This record gives sequence, C-alpha cells and structure tokens, in this order.
Amino acid sequence: MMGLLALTLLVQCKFSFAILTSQTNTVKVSIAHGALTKCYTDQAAWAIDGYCLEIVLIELNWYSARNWCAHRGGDLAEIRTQPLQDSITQHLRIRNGGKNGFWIGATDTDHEGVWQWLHSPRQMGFTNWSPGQGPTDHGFIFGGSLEDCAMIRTDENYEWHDGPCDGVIDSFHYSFICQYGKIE
Ligand SMILES: [Ca+2]
Repeated sequence: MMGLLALTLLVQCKFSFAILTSQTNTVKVSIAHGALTKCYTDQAAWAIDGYCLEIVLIELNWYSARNWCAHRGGDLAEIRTQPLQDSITQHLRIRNGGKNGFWIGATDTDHEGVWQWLHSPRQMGFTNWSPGQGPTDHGFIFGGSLEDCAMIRTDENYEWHDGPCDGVIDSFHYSFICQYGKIE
C-alpha cells in the first residue's frame, strides 16, 4: 500500500514538473541574467509603476508559487496601493481562467496576526481584506494560525483572504500573481 502511495506521489511530482517545464516555454516575460528586460503587455502580463505583473493560472501552494515567480527573477505581487489593486482587479476580471484564488506576497508567518509584505518595507499601509479575513480572522480553526498566506478571491469582490501556505492537497492550491522588478 505504501509502495503504491509513493508511486502515486512520484507520478504526480513528475506531472507537476512537466507542467512547470511546459510553462517555461510560453512565459510572457523575458529575463536575462535574473533581471527583467521586457514585459509583454498582453492579457497575462502588463506593466504598471515601472513593474511587470503577471497572472499565472496554474495552481500551486504559496511557497511553490513564490518559487515559480523567482525562477523568472520576481516574487509574488505586493499590492501596496489602491491603483495597483484596481489594476490587478481589472485584469483579473478579464483573465481569471475561472479560478477563485490568486496568491499574493503577504504573510503573517513571522508573527501570527501581524501581516507583512515579503520585501522592505514590510509594514502594510494599504490593505484590502475581505470582512473577517487577515488580521481579524478569528474563525475556522486555531484562530487563523493555520491561515498565514494571503490571496485575492474573485468571489469576494477581489478582496484579500488568508489561507494555508503549504497545502499539500489540491484544494489548497491556488493561482497567483507574480511581480517583476523595475523595467529598464
Ligand atoms: Ca494567520
């Protein structure tokens, strides 16, 4: 039985890797030596405030989503302003692929209940939490301590919702939004 389980996991891993590999061939941004050089302004990626944002429809846990962006020289998107949120909302309305959750670069892993961005300055100014989510999430189980990573939810008017970062089952895998550095 354990052997069958291990084989199943191995097959799933290989399948996931194949998806990542195939995505690499169709990436919408061009990275040279780890630095972004281009942002194709189509429906998947667009430029705003000197950054490039990309909607990625494959579904991963939060850590794997970070790695996916990092392979292209970026990280999960940090939505620090209302105009940035509005821009992402506008693009997600057109191209959400029927997905409901999109990871962003916010977490309260360091201090439960204290939500921060991944990069300096880590403190949050603008926020867009759905009612009862994020810092005010005292529900579900263990008062939100199992929900340490943030996503945008299309069915909650594109507001933010916290979920489990390292879900190993598909039900906790979500699409995500990558952000790439300043465009030369
Ligand atoms: Ca939490």
